[in-house]
Amino acid sequence: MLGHNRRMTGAECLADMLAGYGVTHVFMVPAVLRRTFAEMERRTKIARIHCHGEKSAAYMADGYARAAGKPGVCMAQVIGALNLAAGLRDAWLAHSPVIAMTGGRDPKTKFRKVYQEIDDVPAFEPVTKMNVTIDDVARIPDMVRQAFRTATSGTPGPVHLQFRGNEGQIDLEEAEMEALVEAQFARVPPFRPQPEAAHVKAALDLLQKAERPIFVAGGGVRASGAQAELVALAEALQIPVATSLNGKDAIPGSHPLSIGVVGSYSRESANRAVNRADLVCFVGTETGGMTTHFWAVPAIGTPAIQIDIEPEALGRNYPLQASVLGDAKAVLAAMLAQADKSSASRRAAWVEEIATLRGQWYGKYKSALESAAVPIHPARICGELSKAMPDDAIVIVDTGHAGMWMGGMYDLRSKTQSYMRSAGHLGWAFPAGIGAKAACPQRPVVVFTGDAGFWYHIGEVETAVRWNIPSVTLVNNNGGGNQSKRGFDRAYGGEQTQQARELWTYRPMNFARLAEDMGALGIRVEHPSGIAPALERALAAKRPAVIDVATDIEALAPTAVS
Ligand SMILES: Cc1ncc(C[n+]2csc(CCOP(=O)(O)OP(=O)(O)O)c2C)c(N)n1
Ligand SMILES: [Mg+2]
Repeated sequence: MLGHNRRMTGAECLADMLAGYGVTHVFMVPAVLRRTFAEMERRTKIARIHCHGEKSAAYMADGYARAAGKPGVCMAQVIGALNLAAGLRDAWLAHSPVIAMTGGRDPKTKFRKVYQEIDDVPAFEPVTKMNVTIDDVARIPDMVRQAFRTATSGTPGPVHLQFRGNEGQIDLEEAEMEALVEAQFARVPPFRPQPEAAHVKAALDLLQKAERPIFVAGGGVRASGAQAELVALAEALQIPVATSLNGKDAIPGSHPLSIGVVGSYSRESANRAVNRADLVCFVGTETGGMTTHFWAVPAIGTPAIQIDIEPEALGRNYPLQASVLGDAKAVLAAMLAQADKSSASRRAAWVEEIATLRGQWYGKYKSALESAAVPIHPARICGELSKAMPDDAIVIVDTGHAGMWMGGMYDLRSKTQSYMRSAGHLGWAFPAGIGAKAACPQRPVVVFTGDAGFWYHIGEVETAVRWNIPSVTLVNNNGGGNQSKRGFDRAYGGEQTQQARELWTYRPMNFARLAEDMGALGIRVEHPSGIAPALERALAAKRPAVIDVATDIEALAPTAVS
């Protein structure tokens, strides 16, 4: 169709296009697009990470995408398609640009009960921005370009391409094609839409007049790479910053204006500060239930302004006094350029109040963060991680109590650290860490997960070893899914029976030994003084490492205040 067509197979074209988009790894369970894998070997340097399940392949691609800020690719043959779709749920919720490729039905055999036949396409509908079939080999170039364009544009998100043939055998066919790529869509964000000047001015005027304004920064700040502009504007106008769980790396926890993660999996000081604010400025956050503790923090009706790249996000949950459509970095930079720093003095008392709230929080949790208890208190792990993480670390955290402990109690200490979290799916973090390490081999990658979370995809330790992807995984091993404890207490009317524990506890396990058997470095830690040396050893090991920390099954993470 375009200018430089030549006859080639779908496999040659797809391999060249993925390489052209800068894809370095694909994550998959065979057999799908087999000829494409052969062409990848002949024509490109793309690593074909063959793993133990389609869901973990999707999580690896998701971790890769979030860490690199560029699309992550995962693949499955038709029989594994719904396993892969299940793995896109977290990417969908977290707005991560994952491109899923599956084999699919052939018009020649449709509706004839051919082996493995199911119409998988509808299952991808709720977890993708684009969900299409490629039925003619000549459509590979334009559909792959559209996949990259859609995954990275606006609010990013997953897409699904189904290739004709159980194993996507359409890649064997030939056509006149051009393996043209649009480099712009190899990364997030492809464009930086500039805000309208009048909208910037209106928002800035409100912020400058306010006495107790606060930023609530979300994952859009990371997607836009707007951390520096956010912190600079916060400093210029003396406005504190709370973040969503997904936006935790928008500002280091060590910054005096940082008040912590707000919402349900949160830090008490952040909820108190947001509830005291006279103006909340949401930046790159959906203002969803988790970030606002089901719209109680702040209460609906609190004066609010919002900055987002997606027009339909503006005002969804909070009536707005001003809204600014645009790329977060562009908007914040425009505000900074016009900021009246002299207005900062109006907020001196508020900044002092923030300092007090910060101090109160550290005072209240000091003993937990430094706890010498055995079995180990999970808060101590957070305290140790805050001290030990290198400046360029990527920290990846599972959900449930893992999200609560780390969201509330872990502090990033530098602008160059990254933090990514499961958007709710237990078991996401460990494979996502493998994907992140594949994407960023020079950066230390440390995963924090519970034991229930680790069990999900434990077989991928073997994958990490086989492909030499040396992420470090710390397992908060309490022998059960203890986030379920409170819920079952309630279900049993206050106190559980002995048998009720069958519903959420496991056999005791030494994950360090299991990891060693699979070829990784395994370190078992039973005393809090062992955490720091274990982290140091694991980070220096240059091979996948599992740190198994024996913790207290009775320790419950603090719940949100509102
Ligand atoms: C896919 C999925 N299924 C179920 C849940 C519900 N869930 C949340 S936390 C949790 C238990 C977590 O246990 P573990 O990872 O060991 O952490 P702990 O609470 O023990 O610290 C469960 C079952 C979930 N979040 N995701
Ligand atoms: Mg557990």
